[in-house]
Amino acid sequence: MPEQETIFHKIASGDAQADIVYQDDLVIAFNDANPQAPTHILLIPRNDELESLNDASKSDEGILGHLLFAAAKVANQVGIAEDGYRIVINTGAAAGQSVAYLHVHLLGGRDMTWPAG
Ligand code: DGP
Repeated sequence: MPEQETIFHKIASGDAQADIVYQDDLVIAFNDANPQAPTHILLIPRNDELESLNDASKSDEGILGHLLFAAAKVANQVGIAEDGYRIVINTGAAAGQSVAYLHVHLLGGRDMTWPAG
């Protein structure tokens, strides 16, 4: 049992519903319930061991790389790759991480401003 079971643990295990747009043997991608852009997709590892990027070790390089690879694949699949998109990994309270389960935000479909808020 994880220290704190989140909604993403339940989505990963199939115990909670999500609007899944892509999945493979390592990751699941689904629409964010509170979208901040016309396209806002979250990618999570199926393996629920990482609460955030802070927990990652050398042995997690594979899944971290795969999350980004899958995000680019999904961006292409949903038609935002050509115009451009943003990848965000909120890590910790100061960055606004609200769900203690490593996740990648894929945002697109509008012009983005910089610096991020
Ligand atoms: P963060 O603030 O980086 O931890 O992002 C968490 C995101 O998760 C936030 O954009 C809203 C989204 N979210 C929270 N609960 C649910 C849910 O039950 N389903 C879906 N699809 N997204 C959720």
